Amino acid sequence: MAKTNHLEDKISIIGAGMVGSTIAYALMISGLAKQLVLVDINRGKAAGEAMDLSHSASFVKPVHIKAGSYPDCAGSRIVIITAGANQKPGETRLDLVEKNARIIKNIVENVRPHCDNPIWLIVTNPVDVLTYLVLKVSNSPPSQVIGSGTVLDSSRFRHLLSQYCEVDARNVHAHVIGEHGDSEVLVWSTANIAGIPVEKFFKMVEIDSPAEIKDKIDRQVRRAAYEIIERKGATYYAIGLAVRRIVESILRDEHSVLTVSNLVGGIYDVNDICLSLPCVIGKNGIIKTLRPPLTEEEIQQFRSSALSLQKVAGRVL
Ligand code: 6V0
Repeated sequence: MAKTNHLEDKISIIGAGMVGSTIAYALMISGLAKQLVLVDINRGKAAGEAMDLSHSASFVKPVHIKAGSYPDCAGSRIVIITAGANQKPGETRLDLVEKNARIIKNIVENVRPHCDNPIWLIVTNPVDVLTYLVLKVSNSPPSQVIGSGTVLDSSRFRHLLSQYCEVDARNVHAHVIGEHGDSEVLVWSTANIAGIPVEKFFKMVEIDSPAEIKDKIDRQVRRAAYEIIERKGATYYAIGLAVRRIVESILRDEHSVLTVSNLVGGIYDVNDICLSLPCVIGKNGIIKTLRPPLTEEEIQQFRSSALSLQKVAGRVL
């Protein structure tokens, strides 16, 4: 198959573990990328994944997939970072910070000489702190340093609401903001189904204990990763599609609103830390960060989420 020179469609994925290879799989099926480069410290693993993915050639749109090293990232529009340790049962995302900060810093230093002005898309946990770290060490503008943030958590929130309300998740509009982790904030005050506020919708479908359902959903969203990791060791399918969705909005300049992690400056008095808010995403990365109308309680939760991230960021910067 002929290689393409369309560098706009070239994506490098650093870290070809469960998450990195699942993202590659999702991108391959989507037909969004024309070139995918997989880089991993375990070169054999990256090579094996690239071979396995490439053998889909007769079932997908043409895409050149290779395992490589840092010089092979040259010309990438997007560099996705998934390398590093994942949570073991009982571990929080923030527990990973020291070891993954070292790895991520080293990766950015290795990619930079070969890759001119890419959009960085960070997935490795703790994703908010590491997004902030990449911002500091890459010298890239904040609009081009994006963490997958709570895109996954918002999808979990929408899925659970769709189950309780028996409505297609695509008609549920609900956001999780703040940390991708224990202090995240489910924004109930603006959650709606087809424009109908969720509380009203609960009444319409005769849910008689809304407070109990809200508590249950909150717990299930917040605990989702722990529950999955306890059962199967890692989470990768939904994050694979969450990242594909972010990439889609970039490559197609869709201006989609997604709750990615990005540098926040002055929203609800939160400054100089990366965390998630609804953002408009296009071909150059973040176009605009939206300030959702939050209740006083949600504002306090958002601020305390930012504070806990700032404390952890201070340990690695
Ligand atoms: P994994 O399957 O262990 O893969 C990690 C890969 O990174 C391995 O193949 C390693 O060889 C590789 N690696 C380690 N160090 C380096 C290095 N210096 N350079 C290049 N490659 C290296 O882990 P998995 O894929 O399950 O998870 C990866 C990361 O994603 C973890 O930090 C998870 O916590 C995180 N996740 C983030 C999510 C999110 O929503 N942001 C969701 C799920 C997982």
